[in-house]
Amino acid sequence: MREWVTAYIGLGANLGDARTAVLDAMQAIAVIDGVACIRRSSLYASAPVDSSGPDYVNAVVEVQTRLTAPHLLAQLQALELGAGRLRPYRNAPRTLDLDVLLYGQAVVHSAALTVPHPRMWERAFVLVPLAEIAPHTVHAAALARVQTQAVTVLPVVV
Ligand code: PH2
Ligand code: MG
Ligand code: MG
Repeated sequence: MREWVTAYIGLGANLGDARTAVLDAMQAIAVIDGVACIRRSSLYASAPVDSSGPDYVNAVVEVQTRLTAPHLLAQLQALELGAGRLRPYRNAPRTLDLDVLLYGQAVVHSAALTVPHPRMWERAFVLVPLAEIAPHTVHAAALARVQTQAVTVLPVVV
């Protein structure tokens, strides 16, 4: 059997009920065969970065998985489709975006997938939730570089 790998997945949405889409996606990720959800960040609101439309809801989850990185991506893309994701143009507003940020120590450069995520180090909406659940993965200097980008923790609604 394949070994279990620690991976981090970025979640984002800014169309429709974005908060519900992100929360539902967290639950859906946790029940993918071969994926166990270990930690979830808070939900964060942030203005679109190189994108448009309403504010985004963003979060990061830590998983253990025995899926390969391409298989994990395929499962995440199926969830995006199920949430009504369209891709009319690059960085279009979206009902759900699920990105493989980190997959163990792997460095992947394929047509379908680049890991670590190529723009994660420029984005507070990724680094802040990632640092919340996995501070060892984000240097203070990286957080400092994105500190002008406002991200706000959303209150938990029970
Ligand atoms: N995702 C993008 C582009 N811009 N901006 C915010 N605030 N949050 C996102 O998730 C996001 C974005 C491309 O995936
Ligand atoms: Mg993305
Ligand atoms: Mg994406």
